Amino acid sequence: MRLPKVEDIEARIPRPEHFDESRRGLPTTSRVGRALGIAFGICFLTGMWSHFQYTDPAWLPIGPDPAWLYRWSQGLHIISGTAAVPLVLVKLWSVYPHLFARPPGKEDKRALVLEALSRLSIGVLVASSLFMLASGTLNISGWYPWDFSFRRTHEAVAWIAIGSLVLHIGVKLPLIRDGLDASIDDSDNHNDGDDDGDTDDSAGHTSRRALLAATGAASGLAVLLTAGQTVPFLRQVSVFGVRDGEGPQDLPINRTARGAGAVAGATSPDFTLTIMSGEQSVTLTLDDLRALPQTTHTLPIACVEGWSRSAEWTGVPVRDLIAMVGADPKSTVQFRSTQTRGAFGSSELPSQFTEDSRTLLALRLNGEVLSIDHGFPCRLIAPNRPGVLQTKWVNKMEVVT
Ligand SMILES: Nc1nc2c(c(=O)[nH]1)N[C@H]1C(S)=C(S)[C@@H](COP(=O)(O)O)O[C@H]1N2
Ligand SMILES: [Mo]
Repeated sequence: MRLPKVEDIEARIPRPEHFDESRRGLPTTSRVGRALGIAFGICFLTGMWSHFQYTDPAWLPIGPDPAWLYRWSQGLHIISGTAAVPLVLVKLWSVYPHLFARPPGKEDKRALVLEALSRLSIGVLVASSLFMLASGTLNISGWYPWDFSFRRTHEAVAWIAIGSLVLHIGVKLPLIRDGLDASIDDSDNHNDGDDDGDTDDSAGHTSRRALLAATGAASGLAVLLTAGQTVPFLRQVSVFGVRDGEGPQDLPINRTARGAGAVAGATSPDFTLTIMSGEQSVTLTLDDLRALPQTTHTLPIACVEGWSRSAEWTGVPVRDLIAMVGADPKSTVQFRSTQTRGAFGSSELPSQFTEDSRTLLALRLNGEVLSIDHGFPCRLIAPNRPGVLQTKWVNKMEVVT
């Protein structure tokens, strides 16, 4: 048996010019790339914004106004990320023949090194982009099949993705310009040599137009199927919006009381709410809470996973409650819950939210007593906060500063 020689194997590996370029080519790649760049840009900025809203950095005091801000920024984040999925797939398809380009000859060391660096950077860009879209999509669907912290990893890899994207755009700028300047009707391909002129020209531009239209449609459809979890009139069509299902009281449920191990504590006849500030503390029963002056506000719940919904909340302003232990309205307050399992059982409310009279310890939702899954007997609701910090089943409030 004769072993195949290196040259035989090499001869069997396709070359870029062996691929049909009638729908690919620079005009396609640059146009899809531009759309993808815009989607990634929006996704990155809104993602960082979400991160800041969550971590509340001292240098960027984010306040309760406008109440709908997080709802919009996070809605945009999920929408731009979803739109990017078909765009990434088409972009990769349009350039993958370049994978088969042969490296420059060994003699030219400089060219070899440059080629290696360029491939490495594109590898990092592709890997990090796919990681962002895949982890984000799994997160929206409420599935966390990993051990690492989603938020920290999604943020760290976002920096890698955006960094390598900026580098990529910088390196390719002349090509991108050419591609965008070139008419979509141009059949100017890398493999002009083996095309036979005119007939391919027309085939080239019709199929490129069709490809771009299909890509746009796929992206639009993906958005439509997801956006309904935030945009009410799209709710009917949003089959991807897993959390758009009607929860009790016309509001989706993120985690049920049973899932959080909060049922026993929340439904106990001995339930009390303890409010503490330094040495001072008061303990209120549910009847005590109900007897306090109540106010009603319409505020959205906006989950980081993309759904949001406006609702009417009735309860006691948090600032009134901490006044009972002599605390200033401008205080940071720690909320704890009867939850016994899993994350997000507590949260810290920065002072600018505490002092806002719309920030409530809510007892009622859309005119009814809170259902157990929405946080009975009482939950935190504040304007312009990520949903994950709107703690349910609250039984302790502690003024920390
Ligand atoms: N104690 C507790 N509160 C919680 C959670 C939780 O897991 N435990 N989930 C949060 C998340 S992620 C969201 S989006 C909102 C959703 O509120 P809802 O389930 O009443 O719609 O509750 C928040 N409050
Ligand atoms: Mo959430």
